[in-house]
Amino acid sequence: MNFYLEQIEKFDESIKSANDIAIFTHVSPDGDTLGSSLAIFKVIQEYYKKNVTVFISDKIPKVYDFLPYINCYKRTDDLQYENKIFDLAIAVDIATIERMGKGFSLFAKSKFKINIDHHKSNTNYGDINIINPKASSASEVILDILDDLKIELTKDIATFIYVGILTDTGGFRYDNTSQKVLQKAAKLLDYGLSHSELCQKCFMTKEKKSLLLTANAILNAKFLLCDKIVYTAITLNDMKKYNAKNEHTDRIVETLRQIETCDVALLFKENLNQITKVSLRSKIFDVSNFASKFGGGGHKFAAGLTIQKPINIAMDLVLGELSKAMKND
Ligand SMILES: [Mn+2]
Repeated sequence: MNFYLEQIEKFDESIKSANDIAIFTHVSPDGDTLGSSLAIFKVIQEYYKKNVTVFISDKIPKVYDFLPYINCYKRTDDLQYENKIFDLAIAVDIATIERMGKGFSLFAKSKFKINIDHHKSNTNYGDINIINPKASSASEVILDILDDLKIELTKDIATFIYVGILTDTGGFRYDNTSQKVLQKAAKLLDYGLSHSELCQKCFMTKEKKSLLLTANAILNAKFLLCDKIVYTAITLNDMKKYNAKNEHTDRIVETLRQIETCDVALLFKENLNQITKVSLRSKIFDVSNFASKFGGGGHKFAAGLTIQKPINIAMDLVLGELSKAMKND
């Protein structure tokens, strides 16, 4: 039997032999970590008929309020789980344990751990690691697993997986949009989903403060290397001014990348305690490789990193290194 099928079989067996199962999502949750976790949550409840808890370490962006069972998430800092030891822990869409946030302590002490992901930078931190870097999303990896195990989908499960694929491919626009994933997505529509309705909900509905914060960040954009580098910053003051939350900064860096001369777009975000978070998007340059120099990671055209420095120092440091790297590229 090949290695992949062996892992799938172990996945199936470990759920069957567990009584109490926990599912973990990444910090700053997106459509893929939510979609894949809810899909596996409903499969474990309805198909395997086991006790299962699905965890979140951050606030869920309001745009996902439409998802069925979105109120099922428990917080990883909920004291009732403080001393809980799960038989089985499943992490979805989480490349490194740091991305698990406060959920990590619960995950770490679980008796058996499964890691399901599509990031090529995944560190294989599970007892079983089902990682497919060719998949568009963790949700697509889950879809393949369910297909291999011949588990029937329901409309809800199809919706979760579709939303994960849709959001991680940017509405089937990014380079992870393979022919295969389009075929799989088309089959998911057979469960009675509406592509246009889900696009409307995931991409075309925004809170007023989100759009105003985006406008402000774009107006403050600066340019380097003949406009090949485009960057902007959001300070804690900006966040306060618009009464914005993390989720409202979501697609700003992708908007900056649209500028025709731009190869790399960066968003610097000031956090508390002199921590700066940087989101990078590119058209050609490998930002995942670049981010790894600062302990970050992600995909070739979409990556992130965190620096323990005040925002102005972090900007000088990252932009200096990036200019050098791009000149040599
Ligand atoms: Mn993902």
